[in-house]
Amino acid sequence: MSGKPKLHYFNGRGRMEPIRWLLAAAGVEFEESYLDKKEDLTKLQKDGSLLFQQVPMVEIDGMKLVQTRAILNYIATKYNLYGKDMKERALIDMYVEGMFDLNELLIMYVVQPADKKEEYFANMMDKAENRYFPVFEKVLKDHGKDFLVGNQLSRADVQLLEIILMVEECKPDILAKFPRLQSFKARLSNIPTIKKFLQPGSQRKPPTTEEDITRAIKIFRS
Ligand code: P9H
Repeated sequence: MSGKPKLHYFNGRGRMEPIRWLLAAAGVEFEESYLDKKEDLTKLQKDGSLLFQQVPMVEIDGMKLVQTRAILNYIATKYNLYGKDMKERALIDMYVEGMFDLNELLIMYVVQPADKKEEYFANMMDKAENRYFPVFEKVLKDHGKDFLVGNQLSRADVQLLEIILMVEECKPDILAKFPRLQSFKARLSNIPTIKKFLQPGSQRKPPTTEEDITRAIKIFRS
């Protein structure tokens, strides 16, 4: 046991990517065990490694944690990325849950039927541009600080950068109307641990392709 957290998932973004981002931002090295075929999943299911028979699963501190949000809560608490008190935590939770809703729209785009893709894409970009990004632009404008909550880096900042980059992959000029998010993106991308994770060759996964989904379906669909 190397003491490093060990991440169990397929070799793609999906539901594990926010966990990779948070560990990287915290400067924590981690190992990855990829599920490449259905047998890899059934093996973990049979040996009792998966509380709900599902991945993501992260082996950390002698535990086999499952459920994406539970895993992120543990990592954010362990590495002091969850605010200094319960009021800051409440703000962070609100922001992060909003980001999860946008993230769910984004990760489900690839599996939309061809005839629904265009309409789904338009709704996705509309929600990013008119519901979610205006909130974070206003938060940064109103307090004028570098980070969303408590004037220090938190999991909310890490997840906001992740989702800004994901939306930009769909619409490169999405930040045109958001000057505070533009400077936030530059500032966060220059934090040494995050800068390293954004370098080619890091454990950050590339945009999800149709092949990734075909592979995932082979592994996860019974
Ligand atoms: N609440 C992959 C890409 C995008 C979105 C979902 C799945 C849910 C959490 C096996 N795990 C396609 O369905 C793969 C979850 C975790 C939980 C799984 C089974 C999924 C996917 C793989 N399915 O947040 O952790 O949905 O293990 O038997 O249910 S991820």
